[in-house]
Amino acid sequence: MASETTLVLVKPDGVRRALCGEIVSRFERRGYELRGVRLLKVSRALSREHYAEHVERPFFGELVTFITSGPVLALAVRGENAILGVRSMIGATHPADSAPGTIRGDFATLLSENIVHGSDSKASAKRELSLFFPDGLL
Ligand code: IDP
Ligand code: MG
Repeated sequence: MASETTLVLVKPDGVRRALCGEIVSRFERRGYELRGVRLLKVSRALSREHYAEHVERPFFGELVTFITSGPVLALAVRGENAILGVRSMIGATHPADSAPGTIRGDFATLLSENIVHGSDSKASAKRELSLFFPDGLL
């Protein structure tokens, strides 16, 4: 047994398109458990911390502008091998490569508006959960 908790963000495009329920439902139906839920407007400071690994990339400014453009739904999702399992349900980064049946494959066409974020490793999950759930989880 390797129960893990990972961070999912329904990004501003997903919230604007009223996909929160659909996305939460997919994780719940798979058997994952919600341990934290928060609707928040991400500050520029938080967005820069969250995406720190991309700070040197040419699209960093666009990323910050987008993720701060409206509320996001932050989810702490727990379950057996949840970090990899959630990433596989989200699909490839570029929606052009995301398989049908994945969240991006079903709901997105643009790289810059690809609906969801999911932590990519144990270290990222720990770091990102502490940014979005600073008071800890239930
Ligand atoms: P991930 O979200 O699948 O983990 P990352 O490589 O960590 O993908 O990139 C973070 C986010 O930055 C992506 O989800 C995507 O929205 C955006 N992004 C990645 N590469 C580009 C790019 O080349 N141009 C614009 N946006 C990008
Ligand atoms: Mg990433």
